[in-house]
Amino acid sequence: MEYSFLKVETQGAVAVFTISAPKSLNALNSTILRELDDAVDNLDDAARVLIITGDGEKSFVAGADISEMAHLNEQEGYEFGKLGAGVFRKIELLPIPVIAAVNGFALGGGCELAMACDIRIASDNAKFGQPEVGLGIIPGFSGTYRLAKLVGQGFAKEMIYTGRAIRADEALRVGLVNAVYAQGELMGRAMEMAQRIVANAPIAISFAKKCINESYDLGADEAIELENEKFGQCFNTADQKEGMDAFLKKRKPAFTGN
Ligand code: CO8
Repeated sequence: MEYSFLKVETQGAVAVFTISAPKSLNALNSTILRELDDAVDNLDDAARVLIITGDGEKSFVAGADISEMAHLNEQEGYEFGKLGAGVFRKIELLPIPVIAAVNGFALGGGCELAMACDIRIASDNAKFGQPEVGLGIIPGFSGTYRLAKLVGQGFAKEMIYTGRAIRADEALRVGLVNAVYAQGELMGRAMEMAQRIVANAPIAISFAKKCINESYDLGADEAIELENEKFGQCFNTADQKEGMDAFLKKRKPAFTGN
């Protein structure tokens, strides 16, 4: 599929998706959402980390496209919400880590896209917010679910009810992002983090991601049992043998993802 609004590049084992709709500050219309969906489905098998960012120095994603949403009826609104939520859930469930490199506005659907990623890092000019109630709608790409998970219900409710956007330093303070960098450094730092992940055992990382994701919605006993199961399964992998052999022989491991 040819993409009009999405650039897909692979640098070694790191795939980079750049959302590019400069006229609307990378707002998500249904074409972009379908392109993202297709790109996730067709992600290079060699990719061990995915970085998602926005084009330019002003905006990651300024929300869902308001001009497209303005005339939707109830059924169409439901379907548009479901389309975005479905793509974001696919991103969340990818077996590899996904880093959001938030290079500016992450509003509405932009904040929701960043929250579907495993890790968020931001440029110092980034702004996060859920301004939907000011447009007469609610966060519709799973923002009510994920924001409360990430920052707690109290702060999520304040952000969603007031629509107030927060700056990168406040996002850092409340745990919405892991780190803040100067704009010019952001992609380099994202790539550096990706390379550190790539150096580790891919199956172990995918198991850790599954345990962390699923344990949120499980009781303690089930979450601990899931971890026990995945921990045991690590011992079926060549990479566990390689990692421990390398440690014992004081050499660097060479993981193959097997
Ligand atoms: N949708 C469509 N166009 C947009 C959007 C958007 N979300 N954001 C910006 N644009 C367009 C502007 O209309 C403008 O176009 P034009 O040049 O043709 O007038 C262009 O981008 C540049 O924007 P501004 O001139 O406004 O730039 P500023 O630097 O002055 O302001 C802001 C930047 C603060 C980001 C401002 O553009 C803004 O407030 N944008 C809207 C932010 C917003 O409300 N986002 C949330 C949208 S709702 C949403 O995301 C819901 C998700 C769930 C959907 C569920 C569906 C059922």
